[in-house]
Amino acid sequence: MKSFEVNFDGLVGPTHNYGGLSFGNVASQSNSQQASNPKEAALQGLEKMKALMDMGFVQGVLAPQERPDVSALRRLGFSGSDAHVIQQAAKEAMPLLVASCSASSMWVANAATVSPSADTQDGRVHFTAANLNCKFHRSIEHPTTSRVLSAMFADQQHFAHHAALPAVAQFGDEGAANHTRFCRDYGEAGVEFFVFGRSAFDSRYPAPQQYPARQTLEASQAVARLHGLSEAGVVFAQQNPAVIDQGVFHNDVIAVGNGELLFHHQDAFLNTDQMLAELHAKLRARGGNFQSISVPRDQVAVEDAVRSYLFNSQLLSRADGSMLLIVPEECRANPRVWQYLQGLTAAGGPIREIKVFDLKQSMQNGGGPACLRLRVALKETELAAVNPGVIMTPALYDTLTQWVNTHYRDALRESDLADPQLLLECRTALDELTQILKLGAVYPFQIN
Ligand code: SUG
Repeated sequence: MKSFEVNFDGLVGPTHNYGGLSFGNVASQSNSQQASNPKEAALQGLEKMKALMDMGFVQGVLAPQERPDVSALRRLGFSGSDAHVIQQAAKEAMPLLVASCSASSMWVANAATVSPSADTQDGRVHFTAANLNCKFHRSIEHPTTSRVLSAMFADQQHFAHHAALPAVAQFGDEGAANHTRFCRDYGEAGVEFFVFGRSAFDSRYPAPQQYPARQTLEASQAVARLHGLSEAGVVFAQQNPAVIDQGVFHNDVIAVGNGELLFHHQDAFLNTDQMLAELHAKLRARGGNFQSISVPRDQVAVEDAVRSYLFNSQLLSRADGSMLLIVPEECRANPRVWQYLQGLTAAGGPIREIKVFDLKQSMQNGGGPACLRLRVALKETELAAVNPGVIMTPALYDTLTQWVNTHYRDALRESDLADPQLLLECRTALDELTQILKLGAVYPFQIN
């Protein structure tokens, strides 16, 4: 049976702004308080989705969230009408209003961890929404994420959904950004690779000193258990704490995998040789031939990787078996990274082509091409069971472009977030969006 890897890209929400909310994420911290352009951000994302569709890949869309999150502000003690809640928060606790306005759900690599049916005990595709417990503005995403994913993958014969893990730092879970899957073919059993930043219960694992390690070993293990993965199909590895301290807040900022290939920085992991050997042996037992490309630090320093987002790229398999790497413009702007990429495609290895995209609006908050997509490997029958409203088509692209042009502002500053009108604009836009994507009622304002 035919199988596919479908990229579901997060549509950027109408409140996209630079709140400086993510300690440990260099871009988010350094662009804090800049004016954003939500319209441009959403259009840049749609361009990437269209380009992949035009290249023949199956492309999907994941809806943004209702912001400001008034119910989160109510839980923090603000009361009265929605407008009053927003204005009081603006007056008394601006950082909380900014957090409740974040459009961070666009980075859907953090929405959930997904295990394809070939890997799971019950033969269904499993989803666990990520608790994103490390940052308040992201911890409020998972209830709506779960509703949206359930509306997209509703057929219980094929899809199983798990609630986010307990909302404590010990089970900090950042979803697919710390998860990669290796396989010979998307429809065959593969090896799921979970990368964690620290252990919550075992002090033998070192931890970063400066910046938080968002993903714990215990969270990764819980997700693997929930999904019914077998030991033969799982590898756990620790991220190098030293690179977390240099701004690598998710593993997808320093490594990306696809098919039988892991493309990673030399300094990405701890115990790299042992880890690569385990991946090799486990994929071999599944009939696959694991390969890795390690980018040496003397060609691309960790700092260059963090600035350019070289590894936050999409590694895609083309029909002829070769691979394509989708990178952000920032890679072309960095002479060392660009030179490395020229050499990589000329070397005759698996990666043959580089395509560059302008995703600056998202990049300035630390979100590159790979952050903006959630990969779901599906067999033909499973793809047929996905809500067709969320699969990109030329007509849907046109409709969404027009929808963005109608509803989105082209400038947003912190002071604009206090305007209750923004909430109404967001709700009007999302109400229309649920009809466009045929999602039903998924937002708090639609169900409460
Ligand atoms: O969680 N930035 C996101 C970026 C997520 C990138 N995702 C992956 N690497 N998969 C984060 O740090 C910044 C929001 C702000 O500062 O306004 C933010 O949340």
